[in-house]
Amino acid sequence: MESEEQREIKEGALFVADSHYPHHGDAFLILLKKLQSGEVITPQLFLMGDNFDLLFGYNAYVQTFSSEAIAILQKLSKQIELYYFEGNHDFMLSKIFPTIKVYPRESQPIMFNLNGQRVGLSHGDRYALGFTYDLYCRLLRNRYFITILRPFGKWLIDNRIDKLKKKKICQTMEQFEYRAEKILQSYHNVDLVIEGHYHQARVIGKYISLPSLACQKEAGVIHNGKLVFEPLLGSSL
Ligand SMILES: [Mn+2]
Repeated sequence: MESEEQREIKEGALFVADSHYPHHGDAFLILLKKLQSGEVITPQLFLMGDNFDLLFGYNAYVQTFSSEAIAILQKLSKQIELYYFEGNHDFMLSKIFPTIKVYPRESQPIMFNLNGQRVGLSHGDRYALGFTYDLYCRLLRNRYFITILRPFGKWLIDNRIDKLKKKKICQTMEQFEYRAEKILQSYHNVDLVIEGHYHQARVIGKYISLPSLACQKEAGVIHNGKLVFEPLLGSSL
């Protein structure tokens, strides 16, 4: 088993969250292509969840919408260190990405080191959200439940995609400081927390809410041992 000491965030590591591909722009696919061509270089790629707007294992149909991005990720994972923190839109991914280190929702947060600092990483939908949401998530990630739904699969997925396309995902949350404070209470003994999910692109004390690649068109990059937000795609968008 990998130990925490071995899990080190490296200089130049990239943190990409909430691209919501393909329904909210192509930024994720463009970035993956730049990583593949070497135009963007990183020793370590942290995919922090919801980079796919809808993707899960044990269903071939849902994968047809993102097949190009899936294929590039499968190749990239053999060249660079790649971690996938499952989100609420993309889960049961280890079947699709056998060579990526996938962290499902129930095993998050995962602790990493960054220059001696203890950093808690998670997609961010686990805390401060309530019991019904939790139950819904667990049901949706149950292999048998997905199998039972299979005869209705295409209809359900098309229906869900119609709704997801119309969803407004880029909003500034009022009083986000309070939520950040509440989330931090769920983490113990950490120097820093890095999460996606809320699309806020803010640093509040120990709490970092990553930018959404779909909204701010930015990602987190480790520069001189610190996480900064950076646009990676230049004028290509
Ligand atoms: Mn999310």
